Amino acid sequence: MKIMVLGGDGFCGWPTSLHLSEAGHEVLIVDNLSRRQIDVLLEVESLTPIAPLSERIATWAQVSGRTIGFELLDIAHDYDRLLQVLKEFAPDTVVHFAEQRAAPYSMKSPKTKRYTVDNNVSGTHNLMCAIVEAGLDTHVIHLGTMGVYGYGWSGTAPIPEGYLEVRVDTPEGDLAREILHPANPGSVYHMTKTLDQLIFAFYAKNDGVRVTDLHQGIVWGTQTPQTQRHPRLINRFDYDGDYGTVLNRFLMQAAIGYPLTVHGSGGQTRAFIHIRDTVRCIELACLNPPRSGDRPTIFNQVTETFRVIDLAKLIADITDTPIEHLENPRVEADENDLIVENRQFLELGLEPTTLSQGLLEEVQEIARKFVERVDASKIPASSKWRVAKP
Ligand code: NAD
Ligand code: USQ
Repeated sequence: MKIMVLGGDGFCGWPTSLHLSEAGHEVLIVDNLSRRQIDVLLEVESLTPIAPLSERIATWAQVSGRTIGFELLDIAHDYDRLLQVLKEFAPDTVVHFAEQRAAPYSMKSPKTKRYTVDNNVSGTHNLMCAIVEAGLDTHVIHLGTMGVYGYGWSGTAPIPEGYLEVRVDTPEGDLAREILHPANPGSVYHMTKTLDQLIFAFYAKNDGVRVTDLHQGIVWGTQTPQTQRHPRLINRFDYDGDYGTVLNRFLMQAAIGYPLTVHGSGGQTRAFIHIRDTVRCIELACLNPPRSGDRPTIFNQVTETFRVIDLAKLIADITDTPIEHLENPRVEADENDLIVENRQFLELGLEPTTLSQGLLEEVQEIARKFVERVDASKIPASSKWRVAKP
C-alpha cells in the first residue's frame, strides 16, 4: 500500500512510519517540522535525543533496507504543494497526525489559541479539499481524540464509538436515529478535533471520501520494536508542562525524584494507550477502510482507563516518590467516570498492551538514561485555562 504519513516526524507519526514501512508499505512522510520549532521557542527538548529527520530516515534505510520518503510541507498553508504531492504520490491511504496536539499549549495565549485553530482546522480542510481536487480515492485516517466527547455527561454509560443512538418523540411515534456524539471539548486544542469531525462528515457525504477517525486516548511509553533498533531511531519523549502527558511525566518525574504533579484531587479519569498499540491500531485501520459513501468510521483507540491519582499512587509506591497535589491550571471536572467502548479494534484483532510494572520500568529506564538532559524548571504546567480578570 502507498501510505502518506502527515506529521510523520512526531511522537506518534515516527514510530507509525517505521511500523508501516517494516510491514512492507511504501511510506512518504510529510511534515513541516513545526513541533521541533515549538520546542526551540519553548526552550525545551525531548528527554530522548531525537536525530534530525534526514538522519532518522537514513538510519532506517541502513538497518531495514527500506526507503521512506520525505516532503517538507506545511499542510495548513501550502495547499498547492500539498495537491501536487498528493497527485504525484497518489496514496492509497493518508494517515493524518499533522496537528498542534497539546491542550496546555493551545491555552497558553491568544496567539497559541489562534495558531492551533488555524493550523489544525485549515490543515484538515486542505487535505480533504485536495483529495477531492486530485480525483483520488484515498482513505484518510485521522488521529482524533477521546476529548471530543468531554468527560462525565454519560455517567456510567459507555461512550460509544463516535455515534449515539437517540430517540425523538414525534406525533407519528418514536423516531430513532444515530447522530454524531455531541461534542464537549475541554480546550481549544480539543475543540479543533470536534471541528475536524464535521469536516470529515461533510466530505464523506458530499464527495464520498473514505474516512476513519480514531478517537485516541493519552499515549504513553516511547519505544516500539522499530525505534529500538538503533539509537538514532529513538522516539520523542515530552516531559515539559505544555507537551508532556500525564503518565510519561510521572514516570520521568519519579526518575529524578521530583514530586508527582497531580492536578487537584487527581480524580480525573482518562483513557490511555501504549505507543506500541497506537502503531498497531493504525495499521489495522489502514487494512480495513470504509466504503465510499459510508459515513466516517470512528474507532475509540484506547485500551485502559485510569484515574490520575491512581497512576500517581502506583508510581509513588514503586519508586518511593512523593505526590504533590497542585492547584489545577485547567478548567475541568475534579472527578469523572469514564467507561469507553472499544470493541471494534478488539474485533479486528488488537491484543491490548496493558499497564504493567515491567512496562512502567521500561519507560523509567529511558527516563533514567537521559536524566542529565532534564531541565526541571520546565516541568511545572504554567498554561492556565482562565486568565484572572483585572
Ligand atoms: P506531535 O506534535 O509529536 O506530532 C505532530 C507532527 O505534525 C509534528 O512532527 C509536527 O511538526 C507536524 N505538523 C503539525 N502541524 C503541521 C502542518 N501544518 N503541516 C505539516 N506538519 C505539521 O504529536 P503526536 O503526539 O505525535 O500526535 C499526533 C496526532 O495524534 C495529533 O493529531 C494528536 O492530536 C493525536 N493524538 C495524540 C495523542 C498523544 O497522547 N500524543 C493522543 C491522542 C491523539
Ligand atoms: N495532569 C495532571 N498532572 C500533570 C499533567 C496532567 O494531573 O502533570 C492531568 C490533567 O489535568 C488532565 C489529565 O492529567 O486531567 C490528562 O492530561 P494530559 O496532559 O496527559 O492529556 P491531555 O491534555 O488530555 O492531552 C493528551 C494529548 C492530546 C490527546 C489527549 C487524549 O496531549 O494530544 O488528544 O491526551 S484525551 O485526553 O483522551 O483527549
